Amino acid sequence: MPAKILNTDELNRIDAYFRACNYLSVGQLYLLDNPLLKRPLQLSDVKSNVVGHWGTTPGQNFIYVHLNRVIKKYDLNMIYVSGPGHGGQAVVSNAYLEGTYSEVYPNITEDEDGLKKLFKQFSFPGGISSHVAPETPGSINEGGELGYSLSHAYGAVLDNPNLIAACVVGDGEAETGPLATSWHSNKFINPITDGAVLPILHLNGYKIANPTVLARISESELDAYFKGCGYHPYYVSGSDPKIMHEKMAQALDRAIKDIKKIWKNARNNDDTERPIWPMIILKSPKGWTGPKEIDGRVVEGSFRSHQVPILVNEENKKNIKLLESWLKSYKPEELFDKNGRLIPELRELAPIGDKRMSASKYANGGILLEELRLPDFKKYGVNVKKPGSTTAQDMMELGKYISDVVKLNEDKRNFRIFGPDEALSNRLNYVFDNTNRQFNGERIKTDEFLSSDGRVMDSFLSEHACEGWLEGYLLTGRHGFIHSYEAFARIIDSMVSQHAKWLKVTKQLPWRREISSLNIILTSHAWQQDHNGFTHQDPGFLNHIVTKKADTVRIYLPPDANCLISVFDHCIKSKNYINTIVASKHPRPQWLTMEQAIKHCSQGISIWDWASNDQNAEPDIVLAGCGDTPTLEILAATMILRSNFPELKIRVVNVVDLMRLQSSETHPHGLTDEEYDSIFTTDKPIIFGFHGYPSLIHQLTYKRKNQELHVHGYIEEGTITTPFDMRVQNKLDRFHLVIDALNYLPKLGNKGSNLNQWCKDKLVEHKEYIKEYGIDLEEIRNWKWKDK
Ligand SMILES: Cc1ncc(C[n+]2csc(CCOP(=O)(O)OP(=O)(O)O)c2C)c(N)n1
Ligand SMILES: [Mg+2]
Repeated sequence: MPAKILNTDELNRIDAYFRACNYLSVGQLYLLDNPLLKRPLQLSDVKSNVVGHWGTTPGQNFIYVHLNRVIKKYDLNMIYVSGPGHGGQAVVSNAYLEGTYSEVYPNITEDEDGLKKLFKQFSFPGGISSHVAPETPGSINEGGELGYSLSHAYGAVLDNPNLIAACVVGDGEAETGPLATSWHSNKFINPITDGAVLPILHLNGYKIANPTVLARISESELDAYFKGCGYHPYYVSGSDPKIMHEKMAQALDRAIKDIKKIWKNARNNDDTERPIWPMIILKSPKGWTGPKEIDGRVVEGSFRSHQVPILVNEENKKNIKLLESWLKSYKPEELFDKNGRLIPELRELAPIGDKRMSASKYANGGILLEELRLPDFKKYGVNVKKPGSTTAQDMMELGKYISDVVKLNEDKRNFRIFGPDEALSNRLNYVFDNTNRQFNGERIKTDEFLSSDGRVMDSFLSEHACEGWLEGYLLTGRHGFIHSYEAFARIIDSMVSQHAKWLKVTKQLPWRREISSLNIILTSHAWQQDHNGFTHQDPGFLNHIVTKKADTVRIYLPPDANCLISVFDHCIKSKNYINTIVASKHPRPQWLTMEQAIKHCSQGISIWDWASNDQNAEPDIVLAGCGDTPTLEILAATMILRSNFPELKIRVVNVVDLMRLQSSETHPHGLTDEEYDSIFTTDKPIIFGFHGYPSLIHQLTYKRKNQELHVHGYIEEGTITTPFDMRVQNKLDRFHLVIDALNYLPKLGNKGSNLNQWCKDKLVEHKEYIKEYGIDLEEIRNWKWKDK
């Protein structure tokens, strides 16, 4: 039996603090008034609609109190990540007891009146969410959608060598895909330059209405599982708080000593070998210390404690006594003075200043944010003498710029690149001139660019983990981006959605500082999947992201490399946005000089004068492109129309910033109606080539006057085929565009019929040719823009 860590006084005080947290947590759930139970509890003291979660809360209070002890004992920098954050009142209670809550929200004072307000606001209209949320001081993890705690925690400790992220993982949460994959994040941590994550599996046995898998496997299987994931589990198991406190203190002391030992060894001996990191498995009853049984049914230690264990309302008036005795079981009179303030002997248990997890600067990352040093992006411009005369790979060119961003910020260690095994596939090759992939699994000679230290986090095929790490990295005040195959960004739709919600709420909280934007590059996109087919074609991430708050989301579709570099430079500097950039990685004609690209991208949409022939005249038709492939085909279609009908006035428009199409009333980037009409006219036909699903363009423009809008885009046709055939199958190719344009040009009368026939013949010729040779027609492959 190891020597006791807690003497009786410490144990009693820790237990009292634990009771205070539990008291505040139950109070938040139920009470409108009478916060110190100074008079008998009445129905009118209780909220009419009690909504929230109890089950997870006491376990988290227990963990938090014990973390406070080790923070003080070892002078730690620690943050608390609550996986089962549906027990939001646990973190709020602790932030309140530490004093942070009243500092951030001065109306919630540390007295009886403040307690009353604290209780009332919880899960109440006009108040705060029942989950750990952006409003919760000390949080970087919204506790609503389960699964992201551990990857957030790992992202937070990257390049924060003195930070420990204590991460409570719900045993139900542990069953989600994103969480299950994130245990392996420990293979990417460098013990010298990164901090540590201390996972605490909250094995309370249940989720909403079912047992959890991890609670219903044998101890040996559980142990083997976590050892196989590279952890050393310490077990804390039981239900008697007095016994559990000593057990938890023992486990935490060992875990912290392990972390310190790992750090010391790594840092003194320059030893980056992957250590076995500690973790804690806390097996305690769900709804611990709550009602044992209600109406003959077991509540404590069962799934029935998940939400509101006792119904107290007109129909269940008698339960008021049960609630009162539950609250009194925590002995509030021993915990708070007569004014409602936590007694000083207990207050002493919490750390002070920004050592308090609720006041950690790491959890309000904007405080720590330092601007990146950025090279002059203009220097990375592709030389374009004439539109279309140069061929280049947009992502490859961007890689040169990013490689220098890496170099310039090497010392600061505040920029990282995240992606699921795709840095090379997505053509960020040049980045490896200046850095490596950070990977701390076994490395062998034949590996490429693997190192214990590197800015590229792409050695894990998990979109969830990469996105979670990036979010954790940004939320703690650093910079970066994720790049993904366009189709598989759908895997993180929901994570991005949650981050968008987080940003939306933080913008209303003056104390939450701005953080660097979440930048997402979608490449290897739908329009060219040489060795992949239909499965890799899905531009729907744009449809998803467009629904998010207008003040948060930005969508860019640069048509060439210079535009891509200009857009990226803009995005990487921005704050509090979600920027989605769709980029090409294949060799493509380059259209704009850097000077033109800057003008075009700054406006987000413009008339391409060099491709148009309607100067100082009303156009007969507008041909618009958005995305690299549609831009190419729109230009090719323009050339066909212009050479056949030189008298036709054609206006060529290009859209980089998709939100320019939306009304200025709904999106800050939206064009005013006057601006829109001056580009698109009020009545001339518009043939619009779009990268994504056509309906999205209709959705964005439905309020505009000119509804003569005919959009060609991705219509779920595809397979392994040639690049041009992808366009043909989806009717985005030049021939279909011309055929469509002829439909809407009545002024040509029957003059268009021959060209129409020629286009149809060309489509047959194309099909026959690719069937025979497996590549596109020579005239397609080597097509060049000519304006005469
Ligand atoms: C991704 C996701 N799926 C479903 C839910 C609904 N839900 C809320 S709490 C919960 C149970 C969570 O169990 P556990 O992680 O064990 O947390 P506990 O309350 O037991 O601490 C579920 C399924 C959710 N919030 N997120
Ligand atoms: Mg559980």
